[in-house]
Order: sequence, then structure tokens, then C-alpha cells
Amino acid sequence: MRLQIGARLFEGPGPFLMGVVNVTPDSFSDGGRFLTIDAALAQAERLVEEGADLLDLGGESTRPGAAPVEAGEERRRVVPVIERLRGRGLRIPLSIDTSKAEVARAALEAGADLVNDVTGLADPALAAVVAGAGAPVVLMHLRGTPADMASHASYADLLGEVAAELRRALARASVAGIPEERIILDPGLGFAKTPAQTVELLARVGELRALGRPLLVGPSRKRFIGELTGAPVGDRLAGTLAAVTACVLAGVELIRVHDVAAARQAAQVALALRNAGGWAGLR
Ligand code: HH2
Repeated sequence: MRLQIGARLFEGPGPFLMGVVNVTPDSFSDGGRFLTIDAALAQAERLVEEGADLLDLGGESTRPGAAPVEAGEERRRVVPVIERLRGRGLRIPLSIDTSKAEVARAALEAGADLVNDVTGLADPALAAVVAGAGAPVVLMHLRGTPADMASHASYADLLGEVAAELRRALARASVAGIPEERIILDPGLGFAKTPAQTVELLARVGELRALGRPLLVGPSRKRFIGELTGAPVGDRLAGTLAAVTACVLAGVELIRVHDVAAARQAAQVALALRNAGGWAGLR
């Protein structure tokens, strides 16, 4: 891959690690918000020390059935974190995980470099913000919304349909004036996919490299790992590392994880295995 994201040129096959910073408080009080901002800042700095290549900040949970968050509230959660990270001189590229145009605009103005949209630009207003800012963007595969996506997990040809729908997302971006060179594609593990479909998608994710764009994959702590192992969400690191290994062997360029240090170690070993195997065809 070759893509400028903020101050950094991401060049070569990677893998590059995107560290997850969730700014999603249970409390909506101001006190809760400040506590959350401090926690998010601490988490961001920890992930940078662990070797994250970029950070993904999110102010709304996309878990199935999660309560939707108003744009104003989402903005108030993430913008101060971006401002304070930039205020501390942190130069690591920052991604904003949002599907809302208003949140993306405010985050980009505050210093975010990349928009991570789990809906793959379903909203033309968000596409216009991305195009206007000249920002790179992650287009993830999703059907429906995070609230109702489970009812859309029906495929006759899983890989073929995901690839076709990602191509449609690329077309939406093109119509909005976003050049293809700025786009990263993501198959959306667990989004409108059953655990079994998620496993198939992960096993065959290398086939999506035919779409010609860098791939981002987010396996971290997801439900398919729980279904396979019985492990609760707080105890899925080992399963996550197996999935990280699969991503690296498949040539995935960007991997979204909560546990950066552990993922880096797994990725280093997997990369050595990939290189020893004479992997061909990496961009
Ligand atoms: N997964 C989650 C959120 N955002 N973005 C991309 N591009 N790809 C993903 O796989 C992805 C994503 C869900 O993970 P998490 O951040 O742990 O959960 P939540 O959305 O509940 O904060």
C-alpha cells in the first residue's frame, strides 16, 4: 500500500496496527465525560507506547443492539480527546470511527486524519465531508445498521456478495469525488455476519485483495472468538492473536486491535512466516 494518512506515509505491505480507543461512557454526566476523556487519553498514550501505527477513536458503540448516540453527544466525546492529543504534540495519525457527517467534520477540524465509516458511506453527507476535507477513508462492509444487522446475515455467496457490495461503496465514494487512492476497504467482521460467516470471511480475506485497495480487518475480541472458544469478551486475547496471524498471512495491510503490544508480537512472527513462505504478490 501507499497512502498518506496525516503526517505519515504508509508504504509497503505492512502489517500496520490500528489501536482502538473507545470514548464511550456509561454515564452521560459531565463528570462521567471528563473521566472518560482522561481514560481515553491514557489509553491512547498507552497504545502509542505499545507501538500502534495509528489510533481509531470512537464515540459510539457499534455493538449489536447498542443504544444510538446523538451527533452532538458523540462530538462532545471525541473532539476534546483529539484536541488534547494534538495539544500534547502527538503526531500519530488519528482515525475517527463515525458514520455521522457532523462528527466527522468536527473531528477532522480538530486534527483527525482519517474517517473510519462502518456503513461504507451510506450517507452522502458524510461522503461530501470526506471529499471536501481530502481525507482518506475506511469503507467497511455492513448491511442494514448496527441495530438491525443480524437480520441481514444471509448470503448465497458470502465472498462474492461482500466484494460486490464493497465495489458499490467504492462507486459511492467516486460519485462523491473521493479518489480511489484514498480508500481502504474492510470486510466488516461480525457486521451482518454470523460467527460462522465471519470465520469464512477471515479464512478467505486474501481474496478481497483483488479489489485493488489496502485492506483493514478488525477481529479484536469479537463474538466469533467467543462462539469458537466459550471465552467471555474480556478473555479473548489469545483467540484475537490467532485471527491477527491469519490476517498477516493473508496479506492484510491494516489490523484494528485493542491489545497493540500483543498483536505486534503475533504480527512479527506471522510476518516472518509469510516471508519465509515466499509470499508473492504483495503491493
Ligand atoms: N469493529 C468495531 C468498530 N469499528 N471499524 C472497522 N473499520 N472495522 C471493524 O471491524 C470495526 C470498526 C467494533 O469493535 P469495538 O470498537 O470493539 O466495539 P464498539 O463498536 O462497541 O466500540
